[in-house]
Amino acid sequence: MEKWFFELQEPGVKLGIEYEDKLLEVQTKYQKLEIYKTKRLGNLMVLDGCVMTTDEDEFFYHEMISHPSLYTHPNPEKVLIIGGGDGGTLREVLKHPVVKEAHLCEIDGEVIEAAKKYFPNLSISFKDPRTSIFVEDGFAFLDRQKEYYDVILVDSTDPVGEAAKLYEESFFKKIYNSLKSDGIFTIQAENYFYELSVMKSLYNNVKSIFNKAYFYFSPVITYPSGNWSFLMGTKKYHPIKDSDFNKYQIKTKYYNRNIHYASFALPEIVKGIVK
Ligand code: SPD
Repeated sequence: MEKWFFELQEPGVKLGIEYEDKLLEVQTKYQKLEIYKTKRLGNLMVLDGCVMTTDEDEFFYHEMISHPSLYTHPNPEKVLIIGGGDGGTLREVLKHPVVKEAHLCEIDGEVIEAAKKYFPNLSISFKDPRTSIFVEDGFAFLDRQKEYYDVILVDSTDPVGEAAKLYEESFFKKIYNSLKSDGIFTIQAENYFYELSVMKSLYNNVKSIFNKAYFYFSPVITYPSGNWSFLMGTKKYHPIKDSDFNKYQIKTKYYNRNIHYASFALPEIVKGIVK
């Protein structure tokens, strides 16, 4: 008999993924965590009913949340990831030879443990000597790190429940204060097909703290609408004028110099929400 996982992505719209086995179902302190072995997409991680990642399409999201900031900053030695407990963003960050310290601050230690067991390809960098892992709330963590990081990446769940506070102005103020004077940050930013109003409010919140804010886009096959957005806030650098691809090359499946430039092109629908 066929077994299917369904995510209700929008009223009237579901994503279905056929699976062979449910490998884990647990209610952590923060969320319901499920892992499936799927027929086509490798292992699938679900938090509170929403697809977080699959073995097969994870590279789009993890490459694109990481590399645009790291190629825009001239020397990203110290990088913080808030969320990202599956390890995929950390793996991408550590492809950059200039990174000396990569800190991962994830509130839910059970996500980290599940990633170690069920997503070896994602969690491969937990053991890298440049990695430090902090299992705690990002808000409190940022309060202890003033002007320390070159790049901060916010790889969180959608802006509902516990994660909603990660999309508010007060959080971006903390991020700003934890970055050096030329720091860059990037946050996952939903999609413009179903969530334009969420993107607008996120943009306004970031723009009120950072001088400069830039949306960019990538396919993510299993996310609502299949087309995902990221928002980069910078104190100094411009993602097109200041990015430098001659400094070194890294191995990727999707991201490259031309994808970098193209990803910052704004669809007309998004132009309407940026200033
Ligand atoms: N709608 C899903 C949005 C999830 C964004 N974060 C995913 C975490 C993968 N590292």
